[in-house]
Amino acid sequence: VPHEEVDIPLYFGWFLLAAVQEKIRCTSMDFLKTLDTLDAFKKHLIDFTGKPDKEVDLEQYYKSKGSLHCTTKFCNHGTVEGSKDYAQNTAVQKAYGSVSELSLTALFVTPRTVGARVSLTEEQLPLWPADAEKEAESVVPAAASLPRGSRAHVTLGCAEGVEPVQTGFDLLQILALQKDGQQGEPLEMELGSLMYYSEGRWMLTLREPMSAPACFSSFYA
Ligand code: ACK
Repeated sequence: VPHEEVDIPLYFGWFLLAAVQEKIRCTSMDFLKTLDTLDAFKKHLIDFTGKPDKEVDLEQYYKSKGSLHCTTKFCNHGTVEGSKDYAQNTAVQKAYGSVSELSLTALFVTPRTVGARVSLTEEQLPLWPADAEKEAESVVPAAASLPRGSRAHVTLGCAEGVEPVQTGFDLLQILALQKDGQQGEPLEMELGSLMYYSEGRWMLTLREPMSAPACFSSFYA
């Protein structure tokens, strides 16, 4: 393997500090527990089960993998287009190892994934690859017309057999539907307002965004 390929990580991103990971996992479990009991959710259970009147335990439905992070650039050790440029980018090199606050502004679930939306600040946006949304176009056709940073998320869990890359696609899909308008009435909950976006897609926009200190770094392995 040429040296330059060894140097590039699997991905770059913000890695949530340990103490806040625990808090976010708890909040998301509470949300799943509550969602599971709502009549509005029960009405659309078939989106999850494929069969009418079948129960689902959302707390067991998703498996969480590894530590919580917000991927900026997936590089796959240099095989992904633009990886080397990203790794050598001045903003990336300057920010590497620094801690900043991620703002988690919504929680969302689909039959595939559960995640938190990350709303990037002006200071964080330069670390976001310009083509991250466009890259998702083959999966979510409307993705390229969404603002830069729309795909930013923390994966909280995936259903059996689903890869974490799906979480960002699910988020983009919900944001595209949100942009289209024509939704029903949100359900006001303690944590925020909950909206249904058809086909098992739900988003809870938090009344109070959660602030999560995170270290900008990379993951090798
Ligand atoms: O939850 P995530 O953002 O989705 O974090 C993991 C991380 O990289 C390690 O697998 C994300 N990931 C995987 N493949 C891709 C891809 N093709 N594009 C963007 N992100 C990806 C995955």
